[in-house]
Amino acid sequence: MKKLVALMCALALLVGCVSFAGAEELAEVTYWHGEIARNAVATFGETVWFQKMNEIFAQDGFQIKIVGPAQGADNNTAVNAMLTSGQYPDMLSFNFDTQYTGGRMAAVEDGVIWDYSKDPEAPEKMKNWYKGINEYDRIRKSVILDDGSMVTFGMYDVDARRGAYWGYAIRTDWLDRLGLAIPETLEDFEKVLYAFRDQDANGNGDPNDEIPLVGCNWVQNNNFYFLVYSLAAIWGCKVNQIYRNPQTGDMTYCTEYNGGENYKQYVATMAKWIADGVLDKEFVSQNNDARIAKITSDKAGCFFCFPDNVQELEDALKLNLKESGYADPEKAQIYGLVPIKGPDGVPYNYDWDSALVLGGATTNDVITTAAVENGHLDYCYRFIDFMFSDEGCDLVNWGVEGVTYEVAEDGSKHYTDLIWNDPDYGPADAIFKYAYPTMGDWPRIMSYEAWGAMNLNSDDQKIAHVNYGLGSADLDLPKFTLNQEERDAYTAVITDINTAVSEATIKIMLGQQPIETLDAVIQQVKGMGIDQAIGAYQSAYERYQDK
Ligand SMILES: [Ca+2]
Ligand SMILES: [Ca+2]
Repeated sequence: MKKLVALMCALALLVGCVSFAGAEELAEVTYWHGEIARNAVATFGETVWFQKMNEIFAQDGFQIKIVGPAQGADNNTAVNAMLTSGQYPDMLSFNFDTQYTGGRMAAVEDGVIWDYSKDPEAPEKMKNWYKGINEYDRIRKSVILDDGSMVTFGMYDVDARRGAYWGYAIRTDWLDRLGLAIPETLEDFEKVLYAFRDQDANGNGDPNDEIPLVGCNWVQNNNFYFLVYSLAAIWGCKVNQIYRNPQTGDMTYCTEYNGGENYKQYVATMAKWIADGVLDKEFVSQNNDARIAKITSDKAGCFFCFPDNVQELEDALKLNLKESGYADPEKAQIYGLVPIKGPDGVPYNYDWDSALVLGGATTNDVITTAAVENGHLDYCYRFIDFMFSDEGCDLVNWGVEGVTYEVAEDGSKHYTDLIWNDPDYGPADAIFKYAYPTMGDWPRIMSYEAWGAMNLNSDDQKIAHVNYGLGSADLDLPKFTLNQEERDAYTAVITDINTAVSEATIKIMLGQQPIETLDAVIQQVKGMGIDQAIGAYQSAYERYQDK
């Protein structure tokens, strides 16, 4: 027993010595970033890719230490307090463009963040990051600020398809039961929805229990009436946001596009569909769980659906059909539609939230001036360069070769059973212990294949994603930045305008006021300064195009 105790003491000393020596040698480079906080893992420090990355950086004499708040904490408040204190981390993830007066350019002038365009050694020290800037014009344009400064090193996509995850899905087994084809035009779509209403589309013997179109109040997204607002794309409109006029390429707003005529048609059609019992009027009040319950209980014919939700919804639906026994569960299919073509004849995607139009999907990550003062600048450059190298991207997106993924003969990568057969978590959660392929908020190039391996792992998920991706991105904006003057002009008027438009929109849809009242709102919005808001976007957009 004495011997064992002695041995343990010696080991403890040895371990203590080693870690003490290690801590002394390695510089600690601080990175303010909200913590990962997933079901299977709470901090980045626990993840395999992060630990592996620090093993590699140990050879260069430093370690990355995450110092941001736990996820769920108010990062903006925490960052503002930190900035006020003057004690900056070496690197920081924070949206300066929306959260800091004057945006990124002002933050450089204020001495908070580092403008690496002023450093002649930066291109050599961050070769991999500069490779993307030189290769992709849209990334270069979004990274270079109006005065030529460069401060951002956010994640970006090179495969445009990754962002096509907005769309509507329909029940093909309902279509088959009624002898209907997959709808492509507004005319087809309306015919299908009314057939769902009038006939026994789910086949349970009751012709009156179908809800053709189902939406909900997506509270997370600023009271965004998800399904119903995104249907505006059929008419070439986006609700409550400046967007691109698909005819001219200039900035516009729903009450301005085609003189407000398309928006009127959209609102009038929704009002008619609600009055006719085609569109579920509970979209205003019901939450997402209520919406999902209607889908999985075989009551909903068509509904907003993310590609990565297709399979879980379909599985739950099939289970319910098996129990109720009136229909063949194997025939049930949730099929993502190519966006419906409206009066313009173009299948507009409501929001192609992707690299097709976005430059860096995040512009939040910066080096602070503290890194320079701390003598950590080269470590930060090394970190960034690594994150955009093939080695770094493979590590973040796939984990460790031979452990979490394998490379097939054709060069394609595949996750191993460690991910698929975790004893405690499903793959979507288990993956976060090892890699970070499905979330964007970390500097690196997203891998379409790694993301797809997690999110598109069934045929119907792939169909939804492919079909959504066949839509047009013409309504979407590339990633450009308003200067302070433009931001002030925009924010001075836009909240009141959006409130006026959405209040009228919802009241008209619900039949509480007639469609004719929308004309007055279209006029009212002009008087409230919509030109000023559009103009602010237009000048910023033109600067972006001229870069
Ligand atoms: Ca019916
Ligand atoms: Ca029925």
